[in-house]
Amino acid sequence: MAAQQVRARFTELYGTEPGGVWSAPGRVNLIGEHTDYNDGFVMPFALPHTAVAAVARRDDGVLRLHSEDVEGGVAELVLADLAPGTDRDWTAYPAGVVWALREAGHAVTGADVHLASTVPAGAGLSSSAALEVVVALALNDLYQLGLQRWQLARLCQRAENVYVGAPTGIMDQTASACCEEGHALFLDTRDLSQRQIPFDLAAEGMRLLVVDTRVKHAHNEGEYGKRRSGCEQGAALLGVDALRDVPFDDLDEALARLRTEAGNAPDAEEVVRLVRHVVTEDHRVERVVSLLESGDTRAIGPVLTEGHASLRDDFRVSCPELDLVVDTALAAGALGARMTGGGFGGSAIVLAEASDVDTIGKAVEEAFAGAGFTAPRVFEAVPAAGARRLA
Ligand code: GAF
Repeated sequence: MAAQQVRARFTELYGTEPGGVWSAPGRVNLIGEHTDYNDGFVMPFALPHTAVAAVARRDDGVLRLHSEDVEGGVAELVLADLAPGTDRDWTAYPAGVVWALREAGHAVTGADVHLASTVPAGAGLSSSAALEVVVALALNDLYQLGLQRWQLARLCQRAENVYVGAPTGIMDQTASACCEEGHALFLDTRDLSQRQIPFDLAAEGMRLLVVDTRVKHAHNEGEYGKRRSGCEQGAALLGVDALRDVPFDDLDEALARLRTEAGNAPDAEEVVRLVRHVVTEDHRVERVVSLLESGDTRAIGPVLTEGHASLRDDFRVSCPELDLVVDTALAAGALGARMTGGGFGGSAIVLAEASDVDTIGKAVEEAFAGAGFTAPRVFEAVPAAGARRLA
């Protein structure tokens, strides 16, 4: 939504001018799934879909929130009452950011916020991270907090983990805060060091499709947390800080050791599968980075597809709709395809020759109709800008 419209709506709602208008994007992840809470590597890029916020300071300890996308009026919260677990609707994301900033010692004394987002909700495209980051960036500017992008991402992750109660990693908030137009972000989630990798598929005659299966996912519903604690169990059994520390070249030996350490525990094989996914996935990110940097872009296709098989068979976070997208796209000539984001629904990405995308899109739509699934939403994604001030 245009900055001008969001600003005008703010004035209509609150009767004053906002201090500015900011935007933060959703993301797709090219490769590196469920590695971020294992201190590993990820490679997201920003979507053109954004959350836009018009925001003004207040100095009376009140936070007023309004969203164009949700029924209902202005929510009014008292800063002193903000506490983890108390807000159960969309307001938990912006309120959580204010809570995290204050808890970290930043003197935020209130705000009026009006939000409008084009990031599809529940589609695995980081609509909640976009909401968090846009509010964090606005408050950073309005209160002149001087925080860097990675620090804002960390605070937003804290809002999501503690205030909202979803045990997610750092990828989505960093992607929204730090991505650059025309690039994918190669991020080391251990120290948040980053490299912007040029990713211009159109120049090479390719396209990337996003297929939103319309199967809604939610991270605080248990399965995500179970995978996370399974990974932590694996790291503890192997005596490392995080699975990132298991070298790919030693994987077979590590898995053998894990089987011995885990002994007859009923979930021993489950932990072995989780560890295998994370270690091979980190390696896939490094392979994709080196292929892109050496100009061999088409060769990343099979690596993406390998990643999907690993998420489906080892990590077990796919679902029939995501598998159908991948199988159909590959059968219709895609170079590679995989689920993206946390899984259990959400979206898949498809890498294809430009001349094949229409055929592939139609094939996926027909396959969904044939299987009796809700029609998917298919769109092309080009790496867009990260969070910024619009006005
Ligand atoms: C979700 C989480 F929010 C991320 O932190 C990440 O773990 C992802 O799932 C899986 O790679 O988007």
